[in-house]
Amino acid sequence: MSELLIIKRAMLHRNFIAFKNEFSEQTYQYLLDRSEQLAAQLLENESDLKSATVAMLIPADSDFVCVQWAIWRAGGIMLPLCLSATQPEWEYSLSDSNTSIVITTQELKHEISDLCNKLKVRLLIIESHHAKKEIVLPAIKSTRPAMILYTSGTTDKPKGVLTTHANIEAQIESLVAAWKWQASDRIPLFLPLHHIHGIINVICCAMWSGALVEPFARFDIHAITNRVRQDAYTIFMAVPTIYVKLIQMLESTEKDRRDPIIAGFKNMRLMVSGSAALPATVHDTWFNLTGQKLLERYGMTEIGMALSNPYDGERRPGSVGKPLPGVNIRLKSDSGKFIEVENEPGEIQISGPGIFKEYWNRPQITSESFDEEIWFRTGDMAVIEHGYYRIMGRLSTDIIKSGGYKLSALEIESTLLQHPHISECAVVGIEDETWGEAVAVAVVLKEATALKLEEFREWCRARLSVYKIPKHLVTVAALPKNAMGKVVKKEVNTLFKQSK
Ligand code: MLC
Ligand code: AMP
Repeated sequence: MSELLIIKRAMLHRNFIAFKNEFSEQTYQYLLDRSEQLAAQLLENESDLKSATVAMLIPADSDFVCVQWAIWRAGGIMLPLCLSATQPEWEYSLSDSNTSIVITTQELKHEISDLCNKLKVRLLIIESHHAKKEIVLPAIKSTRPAMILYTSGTTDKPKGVLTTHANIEAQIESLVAAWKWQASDRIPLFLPLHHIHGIINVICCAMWSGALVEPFARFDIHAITNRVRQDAYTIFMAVPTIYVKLIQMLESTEKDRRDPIIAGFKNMRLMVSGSAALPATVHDTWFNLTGQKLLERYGMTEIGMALSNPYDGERRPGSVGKPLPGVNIRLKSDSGKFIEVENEPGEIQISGPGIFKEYWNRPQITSESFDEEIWFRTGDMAVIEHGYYRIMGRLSTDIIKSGGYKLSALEIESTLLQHPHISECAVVGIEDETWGEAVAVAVVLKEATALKLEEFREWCRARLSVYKIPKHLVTVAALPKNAMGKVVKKEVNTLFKQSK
């Protein structure tokens, strides 16, 4: 049987511990056996899922990897759902991706079973134990599609980013080499598992290397720092908001309790920040607190990780370093010329084996996203300074990065327009010390109506994930004309400054 590379890698580490929490631990052999049995359940009487989409609503523990590998080994495409998404958001992902099976746990099944009935999608509940069944798994070529991740952008609804096994393998191999992953590594996992940061950079790199993952259901700062204090980890990967929260927590903790936590951070061999800009002040404060120089890197769902400060060598605050192994990069100026010199800004374009295959069911948008068919246009601007790339911002003001999540202003606007009191609205990201950017909305109300922030946020809760809900609201008599335009969104931004 010809197995995928990630499975072959796991076979090299059969007896190592792959996952561990307070109560239990699981070896790589366990993951291999369980994923094989789950693959049998998925296949029923078929010999290959033939690239059917299988959505997974699975908490961040060893079962996540068992299900992920089961889908892959059975020939399916995995679509990890955001555990905290709302029903309309799940419905959109399942329908847009033509999902044929949803796989979940006993505990979570009630949350999604009605939706599966409505959409006539098979619902498979994983059991904690099942009898071992002999099974022949299909041979999976690495060119076959492996994963769909939904990502927001400059269209009003999120798009499914489809990657193949070969894309994923290239992304993993690049990071394993650059950051020197080893079987002796131990990493906490607290990032959500519907994005590449958690899936590729943490889980897949660890599983490839025979390392140990300690999962947490959420970013539980006290539980995690308690384990840091016990020197539980060698690597730590987080978004800038998490470092801001850790700094706030450490600065308000008494010395006796704080010092052992700081020692735990100091002892790690690598601490990485990414998914959003890490302010140089946060980089410096973290270094002064812990003696650790955070390694900042830049990536994107469509391309994996592209740029990174070095493992050995200067880690420069405010910069994202140089291209990772296997990544080709060029900068294209507004006028369409390729930039050959330092200090001239241009849009980052990336090519290489890690680049995604296509936006699911969107051939037109896919082809418009590439220059010369192979150079992916990221929409991020950068400049090279003394040999290192520095990210300058995005071409579109309709994209917001909050807490490391990429949000589409247009998607949020189209939901908010369903509010019975709102006749027009413009969503912008405004600078925020903790979240990087916070979602803010300027609304024009219908006649004789009013809107209070807390009630409005409550209304949003049933429709939008928590990180998409506006933190700031201002009501205005009229929006600047064409509020969606780049220049005019700047005016909306100044409205917020005035309203403070
Ligand atoms: C949550 N809250 C927010 C918010 N998110 N407020 C403003 N802006 C936001 N973005 C509020 C909630 O309403 C709640 O308020 C309170 O904060 C706690 O909510 P929470 O969900 O419990 O927060 P917390 O667990 O602390 O979440 C913070 C976080 C999370 C940083 C852990 O945002 C996170 O996991 N971010 C990572 C996302 C990620 O992995 N991105 C990678 C994408 S891939 P109240 O009032 O109810 O208490 C990618 C490519 C690459 O970008 O390069 O990696
Ligand atoms: P996503 O689409 O969720 O994968 O988010 C990718 C986007 O995150 C990129 O296009 C960048 O805008 C942003 N990003 C990731 N890493 C960094 C970084 N280190 N600095 C600035 N922006 C970043």
